[in-house]
Amino acid sequence: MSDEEARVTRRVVLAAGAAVLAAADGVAAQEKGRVTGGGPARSYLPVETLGGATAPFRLVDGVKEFHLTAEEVSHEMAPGMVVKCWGYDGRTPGPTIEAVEGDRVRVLVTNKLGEHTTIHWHGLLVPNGMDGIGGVTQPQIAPGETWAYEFTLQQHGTFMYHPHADEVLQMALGMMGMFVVHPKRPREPKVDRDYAILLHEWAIHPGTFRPDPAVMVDFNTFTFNSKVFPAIPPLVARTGQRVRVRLGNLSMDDHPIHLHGAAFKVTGTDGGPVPASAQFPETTVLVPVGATRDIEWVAGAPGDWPFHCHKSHHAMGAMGHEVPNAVGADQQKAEKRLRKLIPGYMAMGERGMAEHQDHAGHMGGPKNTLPMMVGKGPFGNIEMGGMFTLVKVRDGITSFEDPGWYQHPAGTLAYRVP
Ligand SMILES: [Cu+2]
Repeated sequence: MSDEEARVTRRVVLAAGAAVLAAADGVAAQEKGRVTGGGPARSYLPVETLGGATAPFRLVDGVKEFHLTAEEVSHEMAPGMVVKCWGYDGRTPGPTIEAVEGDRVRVLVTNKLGEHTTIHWHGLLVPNGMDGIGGVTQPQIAPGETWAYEFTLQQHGTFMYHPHADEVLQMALGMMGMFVVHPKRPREPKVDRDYAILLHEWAIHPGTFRPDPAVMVDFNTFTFNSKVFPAIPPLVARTGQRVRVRLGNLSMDDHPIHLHGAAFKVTGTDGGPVPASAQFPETTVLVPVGATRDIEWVAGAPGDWPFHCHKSHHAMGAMGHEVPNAVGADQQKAEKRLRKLIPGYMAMGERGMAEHQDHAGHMGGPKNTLPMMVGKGPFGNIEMGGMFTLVKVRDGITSFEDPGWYQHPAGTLAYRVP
């Protein structure tokens, strides 16, 4: 073989290799659903707003233009509970706005509410006049009006949007959304699954359907993306995949979000990325009010691993917070006497509250009010509700639909001792 022939052969082999790599890349890109817009520097893995949606945009003269409509929405928090909320584009939280650092964005906001509103871009560095503070940086957006916010994204990370007008009421009724800005150059290590969850809490008094904005402390409904367990979908990952969850909190309480089966690190906040030297392992992250936390971990052992708020009242449905404490009380006499007044009255709670889930099925509670404990697992009642879901880790999966319940290999299950 002459030098020239060898060079040609090498070039052909290299080209063939590149084609194979490119094809493999294509498959990987398809599998992960990477979106490419404007060259490799712009490729990113889209965020999945768990149980929610991503805002569409149009490219207008190089500007990414989004359109949010503020309006009242009939929102199903879980089957059997429909709540009159306020939100954007027919949902709460509003659709997640997703763009790339360096993008110029324009967000048109149309107000279809009965009162005025504005939108504030929480954590984003914008010109002061785009900050969306009614009375301070702009007049309120009156009902029927459309206003435009326009700015260039100078950071990357997880941010939020919410009204800065009649704030207490508008946020209590569900007006909020995530704003995710992907880095211009993908950060290492890259993640394989990227989820966004807005934490919220609501006061929806038993038998009613409108959140009460006057409540300051005693909330009874706790949600991930305005859904309660078991209506919250699971997070699904393949063993070995790197998972990111972007948590945001626009509620009135901090929420310590806990993961089973793995330890994670906080890699970013709404203030920016956390340097690797400042990250430390945790299994619970406190997400303060008015903040975002990005957490990342590598999916380890396969299984169905809970992911929930560790304030136990936040991982359950509405309970009567003012009922007398019956734990350990002998209610036999009281039950007999009460049955004369209320036939069929059943005293509960002497030995604990778990029996409530058993009775929830056949004893109808107040209309439009979910029981305190819900969810059936492969081994019985789950006895949870509220801010609770599962991280489902499976070996070798390529579909990230709910894979069903985990099948435990022999010898890996807790067992009853005879
Ligand atoms: Cu909580």
